[in-house]
Amino acid sequence: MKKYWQTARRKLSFEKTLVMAILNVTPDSFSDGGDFFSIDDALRQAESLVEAGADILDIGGESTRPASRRVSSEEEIRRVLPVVEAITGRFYIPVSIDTSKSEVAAPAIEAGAEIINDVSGLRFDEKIAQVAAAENSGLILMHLRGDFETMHKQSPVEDILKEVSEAFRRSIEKAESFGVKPEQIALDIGVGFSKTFNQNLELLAKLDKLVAEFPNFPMLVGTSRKSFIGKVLGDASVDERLGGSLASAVIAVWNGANIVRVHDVKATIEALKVVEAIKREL
Ligand code: 7PJ
Repeated sequence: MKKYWQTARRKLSFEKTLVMAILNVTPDSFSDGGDFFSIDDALRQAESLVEAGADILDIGGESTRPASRRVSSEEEIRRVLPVVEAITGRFYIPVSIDTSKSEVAAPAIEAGAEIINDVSGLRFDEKIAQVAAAENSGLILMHLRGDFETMHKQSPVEDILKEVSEAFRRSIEKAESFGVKPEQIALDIGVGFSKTFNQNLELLAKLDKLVAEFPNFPMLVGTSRKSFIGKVLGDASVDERLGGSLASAVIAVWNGANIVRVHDVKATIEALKVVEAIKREL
């Protein structure tokens, strides 16, 4: 069976890996520190990501980095809605809304977003599934443990592959119980969320096993500039992580990822073109 991904506005196919570009509208996001807070800045950033070849823009109004503060739904809506409206009005690129709150997801889809990126896999607010079902939007179900405050302080589980696999099954079941169709769902291992350093590496090394277990769902992986890369490189700062980010995206795609979530679109696309050229000879 050929995979495709249903969003609120179209069907996306996976002849090639899709590159989801990160566009943050949080003043405290760790790697682009509030640079893209105004509408003009967001539009400029969107334009350069589109020109670089992004397939999807992921817009988030709440940082999930360790020690970041929660923002209210009202604040998240205030940050994100005008940006979603402006970008979907100007560009035809699919936009995903990075939120775990149904009160944010619903107006964002109304404003033109077509995918909900729920880092909690429906654990923080299951009404996200109602919105996805009603709007026929894409729905990313990411794995994490704990809640917003505790997700970066979870005591490690023994078998991370088993944990992620079981959590995927629970999230998929919950989504489908609200009427979300399988073709709307994408899965995400949640690199950097409630995993040990070694478990982040292990999940990437063995991603092919999870891909084989869930053959009908596109697999998304986001490693871009994350701290496990900094650690491998001997405490490299966020802007010294491009080579490491590319290496991890290459491994993810080699092991079956269909979508990568990245900051550095042009470099990622170049790396993945080479990966795909090699992969075709398998
Ligand atoms: C992810 C995300 C990820 C998905 C963040 C960061 C932290 N959404 N949102 N997957 N990470 N689906 O970008 O470093 O890995 S926020």
